[in-house]
Amino acid sequence: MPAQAEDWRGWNVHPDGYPNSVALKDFADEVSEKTDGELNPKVYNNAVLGDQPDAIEQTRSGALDFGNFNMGPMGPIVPETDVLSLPFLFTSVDQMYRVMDGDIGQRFADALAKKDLIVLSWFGSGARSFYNTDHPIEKPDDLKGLKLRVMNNDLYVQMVDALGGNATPMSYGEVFQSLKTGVIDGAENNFPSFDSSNHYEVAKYFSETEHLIIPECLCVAASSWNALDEDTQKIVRTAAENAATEQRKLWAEGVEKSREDVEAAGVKVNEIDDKAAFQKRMEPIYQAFIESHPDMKSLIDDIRATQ
Ligand code: BDP
Repeated sequence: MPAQAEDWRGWNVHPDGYPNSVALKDFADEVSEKTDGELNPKVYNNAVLGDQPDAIEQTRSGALDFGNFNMGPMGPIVPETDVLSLPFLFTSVDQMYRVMDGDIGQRFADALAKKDLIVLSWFGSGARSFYNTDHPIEKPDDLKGLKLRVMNNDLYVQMVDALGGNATPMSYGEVFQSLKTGVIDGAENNFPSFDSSNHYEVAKYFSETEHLIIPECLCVAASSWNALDEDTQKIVRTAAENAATEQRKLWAEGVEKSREDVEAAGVKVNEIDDKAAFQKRMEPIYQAFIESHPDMKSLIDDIRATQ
């Protein structure tokens, strides 16, 4: 236990009530309670402490103590995690959980640890799909000419380019206004984020490409982690594992509700009959990735072999 009561500051991009926000709050409460108030994590929602790439850096340096980070913007910092941003890598959210909960997830956690980020547990973020203000996407060519916001990772720029769109990396908080003013025509995300960010008010076409199933971590700054004694570390890790169990459950329950909410608000949701056409366009991205990272080929193979 730290000699003095300590306050930990944690980063979260989402608003109150979002599955991750609920789980993070419960994580914070469990830690405070089990350490008898010696360690008090506090979560700052809505990215008020900075946008995600900046918050990852702040956590690496110990300026922030913890955060819930998506593996997309993690790629430029921890190259191994770029594997997780390869479109259509995972075939289902459950497969992603099995991969991340096993040896392969540990390999990613080891890579993050080398960059001073301690992974305590893995959250889900469902499947991401494209949405836009103009028309439904049914085939790759329907993306031609659309200006689409992506998260900060060059692989997403390559992905949108390969589909004929124009990718614009931009922070999450800027997307709503940019959709509204026509700076962009669309973006891509899961139903809960599409809903909670209000992007659905402007972008009325959501097309279920489900091109990215990407994990998120509950990560602690290495310096904050190393300052804890072993018993406190155990408390924090258990609370983080409980938070992941809760987040995954709330996610599974909430995703259908968000879909219904946006449909009730007038969004046209369409399924994609031929996902193979989208997947085929991704082949050059895989080839180029493996050429520039031959050491990561076996990681991709191992993920694909996980049932
Ligand atoms: C959400 C993720 C969050 C990302 C956001 C985005 O949970 O980590 O920052 O998408 O698109 O679904 O930037």
